[in-house]
Amino acid sequence: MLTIWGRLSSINVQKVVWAAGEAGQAFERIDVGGPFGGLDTPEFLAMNPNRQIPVLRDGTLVLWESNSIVRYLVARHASGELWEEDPARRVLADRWMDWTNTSLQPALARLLWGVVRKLPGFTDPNVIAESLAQGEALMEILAAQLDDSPYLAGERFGMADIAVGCGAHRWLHMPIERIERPAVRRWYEAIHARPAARAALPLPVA
Ligand SMILES: N[C@@H](CCC(=O)N[C@@H](CS)C(=O)NCC(=O)O)C(=O)O
Repeated sequence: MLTIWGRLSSINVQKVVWAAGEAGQAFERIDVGGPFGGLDTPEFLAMNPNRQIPVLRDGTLVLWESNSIVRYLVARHASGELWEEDPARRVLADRWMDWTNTSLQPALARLLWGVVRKLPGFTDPNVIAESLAQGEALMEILAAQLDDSPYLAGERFGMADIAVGCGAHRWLHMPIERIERPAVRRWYEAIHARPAARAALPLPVA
């Protein structure tokens, strides 16, 4: 059985829990990080010297970095379904996974810290307005892709939908005023209806 370390309010833990479910893998999840603490113990640091969640253990293999873990799970357990063997097809998903970590998630994190967690330094209305504008610009890019394609990397649900879907869940459920984009809503509702998604994406976002 797999072991996943990380609180479920973490977007990066959500990706791994969702991917494990899609890959049909049973797992035990251990709450660490945020209010649970536990990242500074020698045992945890030996698994992830970055002091971050998620961490996955599969037998003797211990992994960190959420997107790497998602790729591992689907390559190992869902090849030909969620994992494309053809590099020219797989890269269409990879680029969205990189995009979510480098563009979407940083904007969403600042917004979450300002409007939900209310962390000092992020509650300034100008900072919130700037993060909101960044979020809208990124959602516009997402909507343009989904206007032309049922899923992010083509006709089938895949690993990019998991990674970006966790960001969309956060965006669509934060207490903010947002522009309604039908293509994003249609896609989100389709992917969120999957049992593995429901188990991975708690509400309210916290
Ligand atoms: N690039 C890393 C980022 C991991 C990361 O930022 N994790 C956050 C939670 S989303 C964390 O460990 N925060 C410290 C905490 O929860 O205490 C990944 O994708 O796994």
